[in-house]
Amino acid sequence: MTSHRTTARTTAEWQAADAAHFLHPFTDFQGLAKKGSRIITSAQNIYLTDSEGKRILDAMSGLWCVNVGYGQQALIDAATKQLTQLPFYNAFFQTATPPAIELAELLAEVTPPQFNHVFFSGSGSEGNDTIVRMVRRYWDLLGQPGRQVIISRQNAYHGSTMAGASLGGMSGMHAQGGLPIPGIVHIQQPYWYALGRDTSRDEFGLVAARWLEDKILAIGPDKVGAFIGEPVQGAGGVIIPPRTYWPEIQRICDKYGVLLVSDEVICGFGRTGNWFGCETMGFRPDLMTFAKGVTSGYVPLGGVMVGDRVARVLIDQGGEFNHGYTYSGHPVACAVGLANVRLIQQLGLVEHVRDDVGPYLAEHFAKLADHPLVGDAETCGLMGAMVLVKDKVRGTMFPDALEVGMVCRGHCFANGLIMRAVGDRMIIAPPLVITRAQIDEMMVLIRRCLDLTLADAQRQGWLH
Ligand code: PXG
Repeated sequence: MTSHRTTARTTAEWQAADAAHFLHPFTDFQGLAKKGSRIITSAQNIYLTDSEGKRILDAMSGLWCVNVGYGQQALIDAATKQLTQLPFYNAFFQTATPPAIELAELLAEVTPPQFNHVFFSGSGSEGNDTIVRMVRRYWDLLGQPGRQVIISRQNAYHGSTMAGASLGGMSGMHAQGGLPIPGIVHIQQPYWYALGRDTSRDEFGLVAARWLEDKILAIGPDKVGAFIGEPVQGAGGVIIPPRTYWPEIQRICDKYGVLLVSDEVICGFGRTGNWFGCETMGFRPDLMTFAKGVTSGYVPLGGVMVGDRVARVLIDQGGEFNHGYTYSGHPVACAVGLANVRLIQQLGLVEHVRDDVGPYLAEHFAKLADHPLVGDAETCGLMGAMVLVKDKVRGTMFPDALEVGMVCRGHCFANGLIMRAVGDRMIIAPPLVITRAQIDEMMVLIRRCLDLTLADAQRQGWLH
């Protein structure tokens, strides 16, 4: 990259200092050091600006989190005011701060009716650590300490702490660090295109849900504490389950008394066209993890919504719960959360996704399936995914080694679009404030990048 001074240092200077000192998450350190990071210096609405002054349409909302878009003054003001008045106080020793109390109250209002209590954390990973502790504590208190096992799914993402990565079903993560921790097992994911194309989507949804019942019976229902899943798998590649899946999961959890946990870190706060993904998918969780969209990523905050079934036991029979984080209920994070949730309400963003831009994106995104490289393209609210295939008639995938998704992502990066690749699935999750005109602009960029990828594939002879 050429050096061009638009910030305090040149791009090359930033890249050199970055390579010398900053170990990035989920990154091949040496590979990145050779190539150099792209330095993002500012953002407004749905557009980022890099240190070369280039504008980029952020179709990933930062990292699935900037739901209200960049530059919202209400959030900036809330943080500034709270930093001035009380930047920190803890909630450990019989104390509380007004923003934490008010956000707890507001979350009880916008979440489904069974949720009236919240336990705050600093991130989604910590939220899922809390889930593991809480599920096991719940069953202990009920005199069933044998119910230790939590069932999750392959290719799920639940964070990167020891418990989060264990709950997740990413084999690459399990391979580093002796994971999963004991008592966490996985079933196959409800990925129709890869696993179920010989049946209808609806039939496959039931088949996939019954893998949970098989697993519960294999382990013994008296040993299973909970099932956890993302309503739509995000980091795993925006895997949208058939509509029959979650109601059947609910039936199975009810039948065996297993707690149902919805990880709403990505799906929460309007992403799927309802406040929470469980509402879109039609199930009633006992616990919900949240993070990201609660503050639109402006400051870190996460937590667990605790349904009445669990809360009553923890509160009425629990005594002290030996668990918590320094930043549980951080006043600045909660003040920003409060401003953010109120802004989502004031702007009507959930309805905007459900009734306007969600259906508009669905219509235009589905048309990508006409492209010679695209095997399947679908959306749920403002999450979308397409799969790049070698032969769309037979549905033949490219060999993994070609990394076609990364080739496409490279074109996006060079053409002013952030679209993520998960294997050969290209995924988007733009800010909820996106307009129809901006969706049109995004679709033009997506098509251009698909055409450039197709030209590469033809040139390299990958299609035959
Ligand atoms: N649950 C879900 C469903 C997530 O998507 C977490 C938990 C963990 O949250 P924290 O705040 O601890 O990161 C996440 C995070 C990706 C990507 O590559 C996705 C996430 C994080 C990093 C990368 O899509 N999701």
